[in-house]
Amino acid sequence: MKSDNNKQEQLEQFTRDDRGKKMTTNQGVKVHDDEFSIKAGERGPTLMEDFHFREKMTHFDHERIPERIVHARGFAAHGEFQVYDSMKEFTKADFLQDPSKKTPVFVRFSTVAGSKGSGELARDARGFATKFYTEEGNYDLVGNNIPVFFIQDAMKFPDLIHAVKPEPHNEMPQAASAHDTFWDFVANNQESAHMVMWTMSDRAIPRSFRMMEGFGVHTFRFVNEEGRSHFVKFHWKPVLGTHSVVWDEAQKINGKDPDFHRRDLWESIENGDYPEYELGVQMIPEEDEFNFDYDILDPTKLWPEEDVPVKIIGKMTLNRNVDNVFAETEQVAFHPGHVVPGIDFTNDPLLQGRLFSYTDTQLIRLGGPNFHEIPINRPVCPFHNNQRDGYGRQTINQGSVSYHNNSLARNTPETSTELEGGYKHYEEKVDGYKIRARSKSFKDHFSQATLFWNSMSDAEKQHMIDAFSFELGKVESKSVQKQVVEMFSNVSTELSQNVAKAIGVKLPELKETNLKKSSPALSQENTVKSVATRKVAVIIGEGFDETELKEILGKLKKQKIKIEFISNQLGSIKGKNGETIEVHHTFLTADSVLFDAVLIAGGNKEKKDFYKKATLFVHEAYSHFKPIGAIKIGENLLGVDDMKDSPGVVLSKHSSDFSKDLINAIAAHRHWNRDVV
Ligand code: HDD
Repeated sequence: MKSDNNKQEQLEQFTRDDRGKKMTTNQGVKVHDDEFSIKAGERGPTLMEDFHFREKMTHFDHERIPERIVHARGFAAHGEFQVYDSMKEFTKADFLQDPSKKTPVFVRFSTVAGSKGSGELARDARGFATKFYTEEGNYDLVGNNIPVFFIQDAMKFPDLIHAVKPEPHNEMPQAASAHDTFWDFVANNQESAHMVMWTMSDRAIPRSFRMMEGFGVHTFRFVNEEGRSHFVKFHWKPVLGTHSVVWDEAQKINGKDPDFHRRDLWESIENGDYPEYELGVQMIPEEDEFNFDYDILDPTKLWPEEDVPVKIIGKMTLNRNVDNVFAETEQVAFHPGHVVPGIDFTNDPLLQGRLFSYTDTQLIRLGGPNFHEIPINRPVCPFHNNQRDGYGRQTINQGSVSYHNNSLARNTPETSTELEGGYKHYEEKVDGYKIRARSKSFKDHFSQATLFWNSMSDAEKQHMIDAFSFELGKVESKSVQKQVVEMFSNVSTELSQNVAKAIGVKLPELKETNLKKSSPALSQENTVKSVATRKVAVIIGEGFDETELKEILGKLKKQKIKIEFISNQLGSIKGKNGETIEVHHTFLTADSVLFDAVLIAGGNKEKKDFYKKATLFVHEAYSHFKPIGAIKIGENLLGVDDMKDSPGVVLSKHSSDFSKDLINAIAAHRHWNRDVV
């Protein structure tokens, strides 16, 4: 089938299906036997001349490449991006001009600290890196799901990462910031305060890659045809809203299904439930650079959406899973310096340092300077220059000339004027002393951390107090614990006092912060509420009520809610009128933490064992504030009476429109005002 996606077409040239083919060596020689090496006698030593053995073994011995120093654990998908209306007024970037144009994209999501095999529900920022294969070259938006960063200058990045990674003397803990060196770094690098507030919030344990925001973090520039510039911050807004799990659940998911996020992404795409994100931009005209009470180039600051509105300009849809994780997801090389005409950098010192680091890291990770020729990294437009040779070079450049200027090739490949699409850097006037220092305008570390705290709902605040208490509770050094509590007393007295109590350190002095401002856009309570693709576990036993269940399930499915049946054993379960349902999981193979909601269908012929396991399942979902529905025979699984009267628990016998009430309860995501121990 011919595709209308030129990146996919390009990749197809390199894609191979080995099924049904004859086996050959890499030299193309047909293989006679792939099970035994050649030996001198049946019980004798292996012979060096066995080229088939040597080739197979050598290739195997070299299969691994270094994992990414950060963002090692990631998962990716293909898709496309379309702008809603031309952005000509602000930028000349070609892929942002024509609403009918689809630009292929490749997006890799990741955790930051954990190694390649670590669990996906770590408390951590998530990477959200997008490669746009535009007709003017590749544009990479290499962002996170948190809009600010821990540090302000790239010089400190190795220190930050050394502090958060497992401690070098014993390689512990894996994929976790809950240890001494990380919190020691925080206390001694106080610009981290704002981002730490985010990583201690629910944002750091997303429900799904499909339900998290993305941010370019830095301030970039848009430049239009006339050369006029706007400062710009990029946002991805998930169409399904921004949702999280709770910490106890996250830790359990890591054991029950360490692949929870990638499985969710993979299955959604396989099912045709394509994840969608709208692209938003906040823009500040160049002349307004100094009109804010923070420095707009400081990467530890966001621009509150209420002050600088997010203009939604287009949509990205992820619609194809990769064919091969190593070839695509592992070998993709992102770089914040991959820009196209119309998008440019600012002097944010964190961004400036990133511009060096990303090529540098690919040289060791992908083994040399030709990583742009790896299929997933190739632009879809032609590329020509005088760069030659190096490990793994694939292009066969013809001719004798590989220098500029030349006359022998009529000075080609030739450069392009700006009008012809040549990338011309924005001509910004810069005047100053060479100096190693932090700008004075970067010195307020706490105001926006307080803004974040003020913007949280009561439940979100409690989660943050618990998260700080968990993390600092794992810290062994009393001194580090005290320093951190003291530091966060600059952010919120309520936060620091509660944490101090929980971890048993002296209460910090009361500090009155006058900052009352909040930004409602920062709270996940105010996000889109959608039930589409939510996973409901239906607990079902022998003798369930077919008539009632069928009607409810029909209505849930209409809302694109996913249903999975769980019982004591696999196979068919019979209803009271003899109809059967195939069970997807047993109480052994599934767990409530892997679902968004529970519907108890029950069964009147089940015995004690079923009820014991089912009750445990339901109670755990309840303790994670999940919506629970019970149809008549299932009700006895709810046990204690106050559970039946709790928010988010819907009983068919009390409800005139049970399905509607259940759907509303699922849309609310979690029901925090429950009395849960
Ligand atoms: Fe970075 C990878 C995002 C600061 C150095 N970074 C990496 C990835 C993401 C980010 C999403 C994974 C890309 C992929 O999936 O392959 N990084 C960020 C954000 C930052 C940030 C949003 C702050 C705003 N990073 C940052 C700094 C430096 C680096 C300050 C160093 C100066 N980052 C790297 C790296 C990585 C990387 C070491 C590891 C693998 C790679 O680049 O390709 O070069």
